[in-house]
Amino acid sequence: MRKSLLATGGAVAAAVLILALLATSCGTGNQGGMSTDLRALMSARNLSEADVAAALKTYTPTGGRDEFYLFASGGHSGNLLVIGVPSMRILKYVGVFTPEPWQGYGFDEETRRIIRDGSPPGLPLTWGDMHHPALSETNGDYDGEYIFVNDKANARIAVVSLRDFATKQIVMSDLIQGDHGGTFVTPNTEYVIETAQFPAPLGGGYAPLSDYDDEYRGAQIFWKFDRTRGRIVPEESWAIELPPYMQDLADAGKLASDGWIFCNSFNTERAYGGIQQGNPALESGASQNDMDYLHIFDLRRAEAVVKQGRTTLIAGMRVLTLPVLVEEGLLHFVPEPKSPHGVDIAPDGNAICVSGKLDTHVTVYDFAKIRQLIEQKRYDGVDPYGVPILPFRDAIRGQVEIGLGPLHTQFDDRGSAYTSVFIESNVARWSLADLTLQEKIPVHYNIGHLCAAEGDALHPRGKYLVAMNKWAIDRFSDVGPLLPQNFQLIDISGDKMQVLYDLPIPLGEPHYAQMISADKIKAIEMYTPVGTDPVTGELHPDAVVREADARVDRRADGVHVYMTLVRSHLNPDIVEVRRGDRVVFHVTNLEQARDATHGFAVDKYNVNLSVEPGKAADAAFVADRAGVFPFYCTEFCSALHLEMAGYLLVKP
Ligand code: CUK
Ligand code: CUA
Repeated sequence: MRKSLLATGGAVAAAVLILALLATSCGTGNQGGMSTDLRALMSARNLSEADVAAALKTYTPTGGRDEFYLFASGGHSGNLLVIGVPSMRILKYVGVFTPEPWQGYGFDEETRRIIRDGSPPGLPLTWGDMHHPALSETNGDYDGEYIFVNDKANARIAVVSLRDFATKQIVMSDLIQGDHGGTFVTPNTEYVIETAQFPAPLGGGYAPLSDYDDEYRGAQIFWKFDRTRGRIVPEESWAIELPPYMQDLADAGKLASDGWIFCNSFNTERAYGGIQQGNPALESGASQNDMDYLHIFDLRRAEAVVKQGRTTLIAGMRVLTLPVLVEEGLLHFVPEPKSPHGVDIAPDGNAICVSGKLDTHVTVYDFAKIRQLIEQKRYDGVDPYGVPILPFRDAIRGQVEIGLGPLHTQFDDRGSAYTSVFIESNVARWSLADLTLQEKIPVHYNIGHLCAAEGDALHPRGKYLVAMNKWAIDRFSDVGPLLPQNFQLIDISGDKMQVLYDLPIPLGEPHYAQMISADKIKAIEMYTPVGTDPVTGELHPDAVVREADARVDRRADGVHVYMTLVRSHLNPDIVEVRRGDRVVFHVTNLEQARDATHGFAVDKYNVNLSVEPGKAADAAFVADRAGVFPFYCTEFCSALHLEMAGYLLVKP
């Protein structure tokens, strides 16, 4: 045992200690006792001491709570995933861009409106490609109030409240046709940042690809967030026009770099594919240059220029055009090697970390140097759009040799940085102080983002890191050709990193996640007062707050059913309409007991509500088929849940 303890490091100490304690507490008369049982368990399940240590570090007894929440993008599902750390228990999927039946999200009128308002006219979107969640921040640290997410496919941003873990708003701008660099927030969440990936004519017009250099543009939107209302205010939002490179991810500066926005880019070649036209494929066309450009944007000064009205209105959005950015000195570039992905500002606010997908380094820029170069106007020329380029060598602190395919970087509370290394499938830990590589740990496989506890905030917590792996080829039982993604929990508290747990993610490809201390989340237990509309946070105008007011009203615009739910009946429970009637169910759950949620479904009419305690919601449809349609509660709420049902009678 001594030998293996030394071999596998301190991570095993906990298990050994527990085994030893169990052995001694059982006394010499009962030699072995529990200890023997544990050893038998270990050998029966073929577990090493390191395995047992990992299990002890993640196991959470029933009723126990996790130290952190992990909020992960749900990729194609358009949902936001909520996971407890270190147990890696999945706590919730929050419906955001996609209808989510369990929560009735996208089924009740209130949340259908959210999706409709965030969709092209007449086409309520039914999916989203969620990439980057951003928790709201106060003074550069997560505050646990809101989380924002982007939909890469449809250029949308959503606001989710962490009071009730529910989506409140989706905004979509016609300025851009898709995004990727979103969402990122400024240190006090004044802005939620969304950046386009695919250059296109701004505002949605047509231009042939032969006009790419002149007519196609990138853009970065600064969505203004009103924290007291908990909503993005489109009218107070604005954007900047960018050259038709592919802008990638962004990060907001903090401390010394507060008020500055950093965004990396690739495809400064301005390639656009065209294999059939005799052009190189985008992948090679966009990989010719050794350097692309890190964008450095002066947000504070730009705000003043926006206030002066020097914007151009495009698709309803105020835009600072490239000539204005150049004239006012608001945008600078500095070269970055090569086809980079991601930019991450270290907790000191000064080190700006960029990895090149086709470079083996993390390049660490020094904001103090960048600032000086800007002030001294020390340029290495300008790009084709007139944006000044700062000299690379004078802007960096140094480079860390990481390995093949470095991508994203996170930070801990002990001065280390962690970079995901895609091609090598590992996580590299390196020292921010002297830019040296400390350790690498293999992950399985093809890691994209990684997420350390509060790992991009001003005060990272360390302890845990989640590797978000794209491939899981040999990790789980087979489920056909489409494999889950693999989240690997890694203990980063010790001198050696240790993989603790594999969590398959079976509903989309998550990209980024953020991890926040659980004690910062202040979730409500139910909607109060009874009759609250969760979307507005106010009393629903059609709430029925006393069962005595339950009724059916026939009005010119249809049949309005004012319905209450309480264990274990719906009232009214018989509703008669004529074929062709518009039917509106106004449903209120009168309960103020924890977890006493009722559902409301009407058979074969696609009606499906989740009515949590105190909540009021509407379902509207045209009863265009005659017949007898049972309705019922869809949550097993009580012993007489099956009896919580009624009939919609549609007369011919
Ligand atoms: S991206 Cu997916 S691994 Cu959209 Cu942030 Cu890097
Ligand atoms: Cu209410 Cu089942």
